[in-house]
Amino acid sequence: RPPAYATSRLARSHTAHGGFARDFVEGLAAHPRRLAPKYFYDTAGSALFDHICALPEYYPTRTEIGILRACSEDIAACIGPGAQIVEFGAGSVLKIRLLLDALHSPAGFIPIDISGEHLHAAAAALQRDYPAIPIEPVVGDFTAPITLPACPAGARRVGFFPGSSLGNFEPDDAIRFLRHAAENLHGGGMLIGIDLVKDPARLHAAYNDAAGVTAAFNRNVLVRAQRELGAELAPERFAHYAFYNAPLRRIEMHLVSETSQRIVVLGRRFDFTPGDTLHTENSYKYTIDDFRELARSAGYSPGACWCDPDRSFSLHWLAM
Ligand code: AVJ
Repeated sequence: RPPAYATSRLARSHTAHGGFARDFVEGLAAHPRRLAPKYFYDTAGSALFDHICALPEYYPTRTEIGILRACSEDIAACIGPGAQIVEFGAGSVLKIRLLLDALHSPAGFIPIDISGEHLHAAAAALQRDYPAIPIEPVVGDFTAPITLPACPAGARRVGFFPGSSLGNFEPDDAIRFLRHAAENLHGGGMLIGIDLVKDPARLHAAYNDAAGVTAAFNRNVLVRAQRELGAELAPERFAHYAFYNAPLRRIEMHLVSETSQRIVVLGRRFDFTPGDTLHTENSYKYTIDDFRELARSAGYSPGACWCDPDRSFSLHWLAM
């Protein structure tokens, strides 16, 4: 390939991929090395995440779906009639179906996701099944300021943030995100799913599945860097390493170099010795009381909270 191709590929990745090139290089230059978890979600990564959600060890998805099913009437009563729902990180847009079935005359649905191809396919399938509800997908990064389609006159805008994705934020950033979301929602309220502190063995298993899907999901960010940035690296020489950091109440995911090796990307070189890490994700767990306190400090009034019988996972109604 002529060099011009490499240049245009880089230019494209700066714009269309939310600064992956810049953040990948900056993250490798940092101490300790790190990368934001939003970069997991290219088309392959979104498919791997869907696979994770179906794993026997990964309890959050099926537990949250169980709560949504069991409590849909109570939840719909909190949201109220005629609401426009905005979902942050909508992925395959499956959980919203349970809500849409229970809501009274929803005014519209705006799924936001960073994984454009995946989002458009999922939103089109949803629109076929719910022809009467206006569905307006927005491809974008919800951790940055984002412009949303208008809210129909007289409709209340309500946020939906399932899956405990808030856990990817540092607690201070979680408060900042919730404050910004409140501005976009103009007082409508938020339904949010939060994974709870529990037996570390159960947490550990959920992020170290026997089939190795979480490992492939973690390494996929390196495969993506090869493809999109032309990075020279060997994904298979990095081990998936996930553990529960009990004092900080978070799962940490890392990629650990198994050999002495070098990543060459965009004219920069990064040397790894065996055991050197790249920190790819934090997934904070909360107690119900601590989460309600965090929501209060972001300016919300926590209302009802719904849990499964084992108290593995929680759904919270946050009024404003
Ligand atoms: C989508 C951020 C909620 O933290 O459990 C799953 C992502 N990472 N397995 C989580 C994830 C590894 C997931 N969230």
